Amino acid sequence: MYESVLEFLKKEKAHKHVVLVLNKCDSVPNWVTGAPIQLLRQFSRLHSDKKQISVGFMGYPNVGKSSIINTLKSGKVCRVAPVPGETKVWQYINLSKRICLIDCPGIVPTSAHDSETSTVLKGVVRVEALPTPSEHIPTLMELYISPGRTACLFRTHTTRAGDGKPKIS
Ligand SMILES: Nc1nc2c(ncn2[C@@H]2O[C@H](COP(=O)(O)OP(=O)(O)OP(=O)(O)O)[C@@H](O)[C@H]2O)c(=O)[nH]1
Ligand SMILES: [Mg+2]
Repeated sequence: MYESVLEFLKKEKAHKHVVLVLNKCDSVPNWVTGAPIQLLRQFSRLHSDKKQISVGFMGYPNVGKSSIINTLKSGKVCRVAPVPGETKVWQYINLSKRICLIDCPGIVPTSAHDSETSTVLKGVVRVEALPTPSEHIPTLMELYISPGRTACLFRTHTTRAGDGKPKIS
């Protein structure tokens, strides 16, 4: 999470628990997905003097905050989309009588040291909104396409020619 947000929470809301959630780990075993609910129940027991605890979901746009809430609720309570900026206002969802979840719009810190390209590559800007999307491709290639991976990409375009021999297209 962003340093500025953590700093703020430490100074102004020292009583808040901060949990770092790594989402989009599609290959994790099912039992891992049960853990967040247990953790939230623990927090609610820890604050049994309070009527209800509120759990805010903060992060860059499009990282899957609303999806996590839908998973926790086992249903579609928040709108989800493959583009950043889907959640526009805070939404309160009761997970149980004692636990309230808050779906927040994604935040992009203004003081970030990120270059425009790294912001684009993090997926926080709609590609349609970029005047020249192609200018970010060289960095994308540099960062993510290693020589080994390039070979893989070529292999996916391999088709069988009529003589049964692989043909690179
Ligand atoms: N592969 C994969 N995709 C996911 C996962 N979680 C969410 N997504 C996808 O990521 C996209 C964004 O999900 P959202 O839940 O709308 O993300 P968000 O953080 O709420 O986005 P904003 O509301 O724009 O801030 C959607 O297309 C989801 O289907 C995941 O665990 N794995
Ligand atoms: Mg959302």
